[in-house]
Amino acid sequence: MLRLYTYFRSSAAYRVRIALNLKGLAYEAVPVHLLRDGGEQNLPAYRALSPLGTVPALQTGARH
Ligand SMILES: N[C@@H](CCC(=O)N[C@@H](CS)C(=O)NCC(=O)O)C(=O)O
Repeated sequence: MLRLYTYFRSSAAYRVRIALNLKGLAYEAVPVHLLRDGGEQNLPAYRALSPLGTVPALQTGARH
């Protein structure tokens, strides 16, 4: 299943949520809090999958 790393107040993230919903694509939403503890987007685990440290990030499972 698609996995969307998202933040509820992010306009960039909600545009992707709108597109996924219009396409009827199921996805798991994983919250990334941009303010808590200096921003969860700066945690090494998140930077490993999104080096720029921004949301959204869409994981498709097709990693090569
Ligand atoms: N052009 C990028 C913009 C992403 C972006 O700037 N996201 C903001 C939230 S709307 C963000 O993650 N900010 C966190 C930060 O800069 O630390 C995209 O559409 O993916």
